[in-house]
Formats: sequence, structure tokens, C-alpha cells
Amino acid sequence: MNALGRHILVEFTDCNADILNDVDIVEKSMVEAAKTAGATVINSTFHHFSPWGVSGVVVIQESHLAIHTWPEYRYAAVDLFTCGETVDPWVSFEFLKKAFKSNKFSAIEMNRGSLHVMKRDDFQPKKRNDSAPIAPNTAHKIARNVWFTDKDEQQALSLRYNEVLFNETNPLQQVRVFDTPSFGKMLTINNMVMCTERDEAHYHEMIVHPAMQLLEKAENILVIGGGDGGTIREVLKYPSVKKVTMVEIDEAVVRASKAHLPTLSSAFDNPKLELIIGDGIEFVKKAQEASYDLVIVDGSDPVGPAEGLFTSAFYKDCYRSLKSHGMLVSQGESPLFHQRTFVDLHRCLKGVFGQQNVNTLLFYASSYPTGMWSFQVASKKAFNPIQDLNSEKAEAFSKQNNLHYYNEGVHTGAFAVPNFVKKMLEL
Ligand code: SPD
Repeated sequence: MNALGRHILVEFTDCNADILNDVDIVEKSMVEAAKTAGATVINSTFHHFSPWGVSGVVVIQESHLAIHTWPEYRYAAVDLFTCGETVDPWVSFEFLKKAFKSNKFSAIEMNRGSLHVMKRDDFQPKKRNDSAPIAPNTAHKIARNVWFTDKDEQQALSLRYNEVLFNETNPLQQVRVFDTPSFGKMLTINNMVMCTERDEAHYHEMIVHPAMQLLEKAENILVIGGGDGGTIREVLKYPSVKKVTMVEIDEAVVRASKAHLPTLSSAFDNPKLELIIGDGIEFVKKAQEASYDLVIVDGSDPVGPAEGLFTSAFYKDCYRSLKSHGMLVSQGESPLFHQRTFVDLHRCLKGVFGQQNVNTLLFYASSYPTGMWSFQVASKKAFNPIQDLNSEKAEAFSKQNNLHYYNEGVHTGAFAVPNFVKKMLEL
């Protein structure tokens, strides 16, 4: 070759649009295309655009492979540039053609730096680049620039991630586990954050301990949803608990958590737990009257299978299944992100449990959009969530169990409702 490099400019058309919009697949394909051609991969950085499209580059010892995709046109523009004789860029071309399922393509090869028109200079660099290159693959994770976004039409929360560790779409929903640099592993359902290793304790301690501390002695607990295991882990910290029944609709959530979230899934082997994979709504319809001290509804947001967890028919069944002193805690969404659902659920519970028997609890959820989240706490008998608390007992429990978020002060503060929320709830 009488040139410094070979540059193939590729047009891939009539590709698979979903593949071109998936930053992980595109990156993996580009890296594999380089390796298959015999290149040494130094690094790669890829970015997905909103609402669609992916750009990225794979730096190889022998130069680079670059791409930009337009899924809406099922089109990808690709540059394959190699120097030296060891790597054949046409091998990468063939690989990508198959990877993107391209039915129409074209490519032209150009020689870059034709040696017969250039003369080598007697270049004496001030600084030589002799230091060892970054070891191939170790730099991989660091350089990726891909983001997961939990959003509605107006607001969003994004977290940067490195890898997708679990990705399964079943007839119910899409379940994924991401490895994020700042929040640890993160479980998502249908593009919504369910929990992250870093702040899941806020959620799981607050869905369990305020109610458990208010109940004199809770023995029989029902958890609807909660397939990641965080809620049962907290419930089972109480020696008074004799039995926990958990009804999770999607076994993939349990499987994903067991495989990737060991701190959340640590209680699945507890002999006091009965795990039922099934529909929680159907389960409470048939549940025996007055059988539970506490029902916890640890559901997802009201889309897909969790929609029925926001209806009064469901809460009437829960009410019936509770003992006379029984309490219920329900995932209540955000007053800032899901205003309508937040208000509707509060009203719905007041309709079922009585006007005086429902209290709103707020807590800080750093990985949920807006950061402010709620649980609704309802009881069959009237209660005051602050005066009825045994402060010393709550504080001692928090210390003995080395809790991350909940303590006596947090309990009291969590039931204090800001004025704008009072207005929303007409309190
Ligand atoms: N947008 C997130 C709503 C919370 C859903 N539940 C999370 C499950 C944690 N066990």
C-alpha cells in the first residue's frame, strides 16, 4: 500500500431501526467489528441522543472506527479507518453489515496520505509519545458516555451508566439492571427507576418502619409487589413478625435482583417468607378477611401491570384483609412529578379507610425524578402518626439495626406536610 491509511466510507441503509437506536448494541458491534478485523481496541466512547440516534468512536491501535446513526431513516454513516497492513477494514464492513441487518449498502475506499505526493519531514518532536498506551479494554468503561433517563413529557432524571447487566422484556414489562458509576446497580422497569444500591434504603426503610413502629405488634404481613426484595428485608428485621407473604407479578424482577442486587435480595431465603409469583390484585380479592396486621403495596408506577394498584376496588379488598387494628402503606408517587396520581391515591384511600385515617409521608428519593417521593399510610382505626409513636423504641430500633435513613426524628419530620402539598390534598 503506497499510503498511510485506508479509509472506507460506508453507507448502511435499510437497517434494523431498533438496533441503530440501541447504544449498547451499536457500541458492542463496532468494538467486535474492530476485533474481528484483527485490530487492537484502545478505547470507545458512545453516546445516545434524545429522542433517538447514536454516535460513537472506537479508537484502535491502528486508527479508528466511527459511526452516526439515524434510526428514523434506518441509516448509519460509518467510517472505517486503518493504518498499516495488519488490519483489513473490509472485514469490519462485512461484520457491521450483518450486525445492523442492512439490506442496502455502499462503500468506497480511499487511500489517505498517498506517499507519492508527500515527503517525510525530519520531525524532531519536543515530546515523544513513548509512554505505554492505556491497556486495551481497561479504559473501556471509563470513557462511555451513555445515560439512562426516567422522564415524562416535561421533566427527567438521568443517570450515567456503564453496562446493562440484565435486560429482559416479557409480556408484562421490560426489566433492566444497569451498572452506574454514581448510584451503583440500578433496577428499572419500563424505563423508570425502581431502585439503586446507593439510595434504596431511603425507600425501603420508609415504606416499612414508620408503620411497623406505629403498630403495637405486627405478626402477619402482606407485601404486594416489591420483587427486588428490599421491603421484605426491612420487614424481617422485626422479631415479632411470624410470616411475610409477598405477591410479585413478575418473576423476572426477583431473578434480576437475586442475580445482581445481593444487598436487596438478601431476605429471599428467610423461612418466614412465602413468595408467590402472581397477581397481587387477584390475591387480595381472595384473601381471608381480617388476616393481616400490615399490607404494604410496593408497586411500580401506574402504567402496565401496576395500574390496578391505584384503584379503590383494590384498596377495598386490602381493607377487608386487614385485622381491626391493621395498617396499609402504599407507594404514593411524587407530589411534584405525578401530581394527579399522588392526589387521587390519597383521596381514594380516604374514601376506603375514612377521612381521619390516612396520612401522607414524604421522603427524599435522590434517584427518582424531582427527588421528593411519598407513601400513603392508612389505618383501620384513627391514628396520629407522631403522637402514637414510641420515640424511644423507634430510636433504639434504628440504632440496633444500624439503619441508613429512618430514625425517630425522620419519622416525625416525614409526616410534616409542606404547605403546597397541604393545598393539593386539601388538608
Ligand atoms: N418511580 C418509582 C416508583 C417506585 C416504585 N417502587 C419501587 C420498588 C422498590 N422496591
